[in-house]
Amino acid sequence: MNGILKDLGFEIYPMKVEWYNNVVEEKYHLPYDPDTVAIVVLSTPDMFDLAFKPFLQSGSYTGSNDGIDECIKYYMQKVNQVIPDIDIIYDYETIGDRQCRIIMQVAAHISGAAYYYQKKHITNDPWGEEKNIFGICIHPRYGGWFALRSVIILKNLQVPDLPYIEPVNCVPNEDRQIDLLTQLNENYKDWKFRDIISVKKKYSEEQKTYFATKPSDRKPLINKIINAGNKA
Ligand code: B12
Repeated sequence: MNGILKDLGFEIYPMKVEWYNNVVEEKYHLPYDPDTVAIVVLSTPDMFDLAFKPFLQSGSYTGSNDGIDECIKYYMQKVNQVIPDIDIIYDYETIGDRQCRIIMQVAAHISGAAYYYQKKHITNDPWGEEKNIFGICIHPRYGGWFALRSVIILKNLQVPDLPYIEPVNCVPNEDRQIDLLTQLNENYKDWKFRDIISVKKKYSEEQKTYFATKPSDRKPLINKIINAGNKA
């Protein structure tokens, strides 16, 4: 699996279903044997050039507004061709009344991929009990410049003694954690929360423009990438 995904700008991290189910409310439980291995897939800043552009230029893109979602599905299906016995849950999937099928940030934390900073772990709460504050995962090498894409459940692989790897607490200072959560919740559109630590790589200007553009307005950007591929 790593052979397929690594050179495309993805990273993968294993976890046990039990670790995830132990921390989330029952309604979010994954219905598998507790020792079942699941793989968290995230995209790094390189995914745009290494996976997304080749996908658009391959002719497999159907023209929908969700080019990135289509691209992720395209590569996950390639994994599925090599490993048939899997269930794939995507970050955008919902069940029932808009409840997400998987809480990707919890999976990221539990698998050791990226530390999940949450209001409930701040001891000196500056926002007050009533205020809802969304949490954020920070990756030790990419800060906030990454996205959580899917969890692949290896239905028939049970590993009772899979080693638990703690995520790196890359924002250990509580005042900085408060700054991070405040930035995210009050000014997320300026993307400053992504730079809470210094990073190895960020999104390129082209990638920033793509993500900052409304999905329904992305066609010209997509056509430019496809045309650049035709000329190459
Ligand atoms: C719904 C959603 C939104 C909603 C609501 C936000 C929210 N966080 O609920 C809206 C539309 C507002 C939104 C906006 C954005 N979102 Co959003 N969103 C989601 C989505 C689809 C589901 C989140 C969710 O419903 N969680 C359910 C709640 C109940 O989970 P929870 O609060 O964590 O509670 C659980 C934990 O506390 C756990 N728990 C309890 N105790 C413990 C102890 C430990 C140690 C642990 C680990 C866990 C744990 O139990 C609880 C459940 O029982 C996720 C993708 C996904 N499938 O996860 C993306 C996601 C969270 N969003 C993301 C992003 C980037 C954004 C935006 C910045 C996008 C943008 N436009 O730029 C904005 C930021 C807005 C803001 N101010 O925060 C990223 C975050 C990446 C990261 N680095 O963390 C995600 C993961 C998408 C992705 N593909 O990467 N989003």
